[in-house]
Amino acid sequence: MNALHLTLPALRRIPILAIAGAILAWTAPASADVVEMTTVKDNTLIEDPSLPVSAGASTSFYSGRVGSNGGTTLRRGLLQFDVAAQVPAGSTITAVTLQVRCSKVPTGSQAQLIKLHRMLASWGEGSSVSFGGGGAPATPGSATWVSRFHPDLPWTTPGGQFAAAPSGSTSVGAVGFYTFASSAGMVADVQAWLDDPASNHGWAVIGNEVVPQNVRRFETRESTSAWRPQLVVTFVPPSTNPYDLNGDGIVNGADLSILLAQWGGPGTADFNGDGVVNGADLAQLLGAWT
Ligand SMILES: [Ca+2]
Ligand SMILES: [Ca+2]
Ligand SMILES: [Ca+2]
Repeated sequence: MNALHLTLPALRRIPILAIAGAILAWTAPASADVVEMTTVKDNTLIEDPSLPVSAGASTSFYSGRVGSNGGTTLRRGLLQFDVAAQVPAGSTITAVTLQVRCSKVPTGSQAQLIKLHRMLASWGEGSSVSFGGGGAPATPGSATWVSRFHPDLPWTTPGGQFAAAPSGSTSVGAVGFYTFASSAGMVADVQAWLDDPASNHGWAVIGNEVVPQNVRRFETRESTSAWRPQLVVTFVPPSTNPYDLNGDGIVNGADLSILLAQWGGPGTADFNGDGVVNGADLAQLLGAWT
């Protein structure tokens, strides 16, 4: 640890044994909190060459390429969660899982990998109700294959703008519940949505877009409550401990390093407010060690 180099004269006054003892007392991070939420918007982008259709108020969304009865066209689900309304600002996201219920599978379709891609532009839910996968005429503000908000605001790319790399995935076979296990990409997305809510446009849910007749139907927020998409976010809330200088929820060597870097001058580690970071402040930090 660089902070323990003792070549600087000022640092010779640090009680070395106290620091060593405190480091040995290193403990696990603060316990995390968990919140669950369903979507605030969900919809399906429905590829239809003839007219703008949507399904924002339907009880289901679709992912994948439909069979010949539907013209072998594409369906892409859209899900958005209001993370910032549920998780305190400044929190550190540590895990994210998403549960969905698959409610219909084409006969003979093998399990398909369903992937989450972070959406890069906002989109609308509208009020179109469709009882199948073909959609219904788009109402004003609906997301369609060509528009983020029907009829006036098109996607730059028909079919929606989303990150090329998936953030998470899961294999979906028969009807039932499926969970996208926490991944670094899903955690990063949700952290970004918390830190900058204006960037939160949710995920596209992308199925098999190559082989027809492998589409999956999932339930939306308009479905019965137990079947709605459910996002589970585990997070460490922001620290209210003044000695937790880096705000990670624990007082440990990382905070000690910050204090030592401020040694002899003013700084955030001047806990007693006397204008200088020195042994008195160090003693307080060590006393608050977690
Ligand atoms: Ca919806
Ligand atoms: Ca800390
Ligand atoms: Ca001080």
